[in-house]
Amino acid sequence: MARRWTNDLSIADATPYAAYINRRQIMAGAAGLIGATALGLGRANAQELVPNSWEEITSYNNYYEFGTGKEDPANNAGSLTTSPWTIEVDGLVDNPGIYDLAELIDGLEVEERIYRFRCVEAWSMVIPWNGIELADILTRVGVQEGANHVAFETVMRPDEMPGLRYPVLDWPYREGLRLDEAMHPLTIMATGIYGRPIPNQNGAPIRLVVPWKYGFKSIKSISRITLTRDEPFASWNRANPREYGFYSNVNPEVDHPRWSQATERRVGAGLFAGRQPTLMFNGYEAEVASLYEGMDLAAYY
Ligand SMILES: Nc1nc2c(c(=O)[nH]1)N[C@H]1C(S)=C(S)[C@@H](COP(=O)(O)O)O[C@H]1N2
Ligand SMILES: [Mo]
Repeated sequence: MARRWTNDLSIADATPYAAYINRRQIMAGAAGLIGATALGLGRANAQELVPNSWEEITSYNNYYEFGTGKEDPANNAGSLTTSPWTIEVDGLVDNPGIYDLAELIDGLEVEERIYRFRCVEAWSMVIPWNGIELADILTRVGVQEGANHVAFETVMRPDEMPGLRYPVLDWPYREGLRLDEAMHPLTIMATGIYGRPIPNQNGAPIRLVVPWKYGFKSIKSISRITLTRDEPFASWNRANPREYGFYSNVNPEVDHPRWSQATERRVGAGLFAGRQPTLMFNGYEAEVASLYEGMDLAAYY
């Protein structure tokens, strides 16, 4: 069971939090120097391998149920009650039911995964998640013949989520994956960051992380998982299908209708760092390209 998919970001296995911060500061300094001498490649690599700080990861968020400003989730998400927490599992599964979260994930291996995270808005971070492979959870509940997709829902609590008053999206926030994407070993359900419980603004107590897709696919605070035959409803896709595809794989060659996806701004990279190139499938091409073999990625964006 000791699987590890740390990819090329496995720099800091078992490195304590303080050491992460130190490395980050050292590397940020180095990046500045290298940038100044115009060695762009070295600079990009340095940024690539350095996780963002706890402060950055937990204070610059998208979680529209708590407001659309980047600081709204950190300011407002404290009101979300995350314990007790249940997840309803239904659809084409052998063991449907309303599970207590602790019971659903009891005994499953929690791994550290240092992943690139790329928002469709063209900013990015590197985040050291702690999480469980979604495949382990799906195997536990028993996926039935005929299931081709997995649908996810975020909890909908108007009393605790002030953003639900505004019709920005057709609430609750919903997302979906193809079953093979959901079963891929890179796909995790995160319960922690930097070895600490995941904060509310990042999707406590459990959220999806699909590192090769734009961030909006990585739905937060999940209260329902449904195995379906057909492609499920996905909030952003439904709100604006021209701008947000169901797949939403990170692709520097397929621009958003209103902006380029060729480059990204690494949050916290520093004044002289500049933008960095966006990588095909967010850098996970070797692991996931085969899922989309033969598909026109400009048509299935
Ligand atoms: N329920 C819910 N999940 C969500 C969102 C949201 O508004 N509501 N925002 C998405 C978007 S656009 C991004 S970029 C990521 C941000 O995750 P982070 O705040 O942990 O960086 O969460 C995604 N999951
Ligand atoms: Mo996003």
